[in-house]
Amino acid sequence: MTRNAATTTLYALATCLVIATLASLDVRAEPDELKVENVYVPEVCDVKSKKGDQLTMHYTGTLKDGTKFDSSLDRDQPFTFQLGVGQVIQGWDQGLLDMCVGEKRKLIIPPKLGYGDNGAGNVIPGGATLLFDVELINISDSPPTTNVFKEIDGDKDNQLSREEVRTMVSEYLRKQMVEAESTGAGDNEEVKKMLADHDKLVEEIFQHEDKDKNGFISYEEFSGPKHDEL
Ligand SMILES: [Ca+2]
Ligand SMILES: [Ca+2]
Repeated sequence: MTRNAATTTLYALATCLVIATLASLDVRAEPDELKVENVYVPEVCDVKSKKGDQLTMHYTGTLKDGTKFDSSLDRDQPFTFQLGVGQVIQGWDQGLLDMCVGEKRKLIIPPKLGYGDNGAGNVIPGGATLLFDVELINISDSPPTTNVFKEIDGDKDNQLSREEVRTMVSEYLRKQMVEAESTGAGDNEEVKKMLADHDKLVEEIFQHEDKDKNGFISYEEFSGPKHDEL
């Protein structure tokens, strides 16, 4: 983690916004069908994923020629998102329904349900068919908070005080520590240090966000995600 980890927290969900934007691109690719292949279905499969669920997945994405463009396995960190609300490409929103924990699928996603004619970044060319090997790790009811501003603004006065930001930073760091312990990642010394030092992080956030230096971060000043819907 860097010194700016707490500021980064504020932007953590910005990635979701970018993905949503990519997913909503106007696409005029050839019509084509989404293909879903069952690779593995556990014997016990009572709870199945549905729209609005928060899913935690491992995935590996490749192009038709076998080029791997992204994999959560390489990062050793599963990906969590809300299903069916446009946070991810349509191929995922459609192809990951009715799935149970432990189930593995292969998705073959046509460009119109992926990144369309424009592609994404310099890793996915325009008009690309995407292959995803996915494994569902967890289903949870609670959707991720998309309005970070509202979340931090405890007293709902539409501005963030130092106290409110400090609470957010502490909670986030504590969560990081619990997570590091539960995954046995071990290296939570840095997080502990940051927890002890979190006043400094709060100041860094205010330096960056409190543009008129009045001691509060207003809704307009706040640069993290603050939309109610994605
Ligand atoms: Ca407030
Ligand atoms: Ca301000």
